[in-house]
Amino acid sequence: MKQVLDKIAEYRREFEEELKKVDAFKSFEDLRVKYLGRKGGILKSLLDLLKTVDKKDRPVLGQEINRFKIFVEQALKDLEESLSRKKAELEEKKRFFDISLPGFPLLEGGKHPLTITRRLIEDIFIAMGYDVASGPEVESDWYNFEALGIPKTHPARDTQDTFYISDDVVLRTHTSNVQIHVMKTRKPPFKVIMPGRVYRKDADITHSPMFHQIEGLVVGENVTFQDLKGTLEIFLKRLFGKNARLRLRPSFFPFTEPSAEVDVSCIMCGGEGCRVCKGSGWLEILGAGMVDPVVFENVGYDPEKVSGFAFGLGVERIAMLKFGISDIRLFFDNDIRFLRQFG
Ligand code: 2NM
Repeated sequence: MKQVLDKIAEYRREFEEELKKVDAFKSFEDLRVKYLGRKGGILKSLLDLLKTVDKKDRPVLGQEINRFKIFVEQALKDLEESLSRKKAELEEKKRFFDISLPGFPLLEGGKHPLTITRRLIEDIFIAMGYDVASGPEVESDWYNFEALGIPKTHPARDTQDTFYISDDVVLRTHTSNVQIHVMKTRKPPFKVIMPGRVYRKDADITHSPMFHQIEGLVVGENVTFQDLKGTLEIFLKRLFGKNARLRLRPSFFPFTEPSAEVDVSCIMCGGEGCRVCKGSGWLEILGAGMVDPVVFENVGYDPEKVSGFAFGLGVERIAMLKFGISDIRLFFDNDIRFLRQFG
């Protein structure tokens, strides 16, 4: 009799301890089953024990067990209610949405400065009636060099300067290869620009082994150097503002004759001389010239019937000037802190 009473007292202490530790429905259910489970529950085992004690002790013990059972049931009921309340409160908190709070900012990128610059340039030429063409970045020696009149001995052909895929296949070193494709597939007259990636073995703060060029080509009857100069004047004024002046200096390219380097008055100081133009007042922006008759012959045009001009520029160089970027590698690091700054 005493043993059973002690056991009930012990179970009660144990139950009260375990009750304190319950913090979720899973442990609540475990506790309920442990004490009230129909099979193997502690109360069931106490009732089984009742059958083994003296008949005279049974009423008292039975009452004691019953009191313990009611206590357990009540305690579990209270606990279940409080757990339900807590859970409901939590869900209400989750559901609550204060529309007056500021929204969560989305992690926004921006257009790449090279994309912005390329589109700006494309739009100027499109407005002047130019088509936009593209072509292969992996190119045969013939399209990249030979057809353009670049001799076998030209330094650009050196493996020091050009990425060779095989003996006669290269990563194009300029977008001029596209001009050859265009001339071989179209009939003059036409005006095209060719934006695209080009590759040269060169790397420092102003040179990247992969960079972007835009070249232009105009072919037709009586296309003159005046047309070239006028076109570039309109282009540079639209790109850098109407106060921009241009200057042509004689130069040499294998595929044009005559050729010129085209400078624009410094966009930082307007020509006074500053750090950006290194005191000269001028920025070198474009290469240009009249298409060499040899190039026309290479693509099957009659140089007596057609003439044309071509020009080329580096997109990174323009973007660096326009946005004040001092290291070309920033374009290709893919650092979001850089990329977000341009819109
Ligand atoms: C430049 C500068 C000057 C050019 C010429 C030709 C072609 F195919 F018509 F001969 N393509 N590109 C050219 C002329 C490119 O880039 C600095």
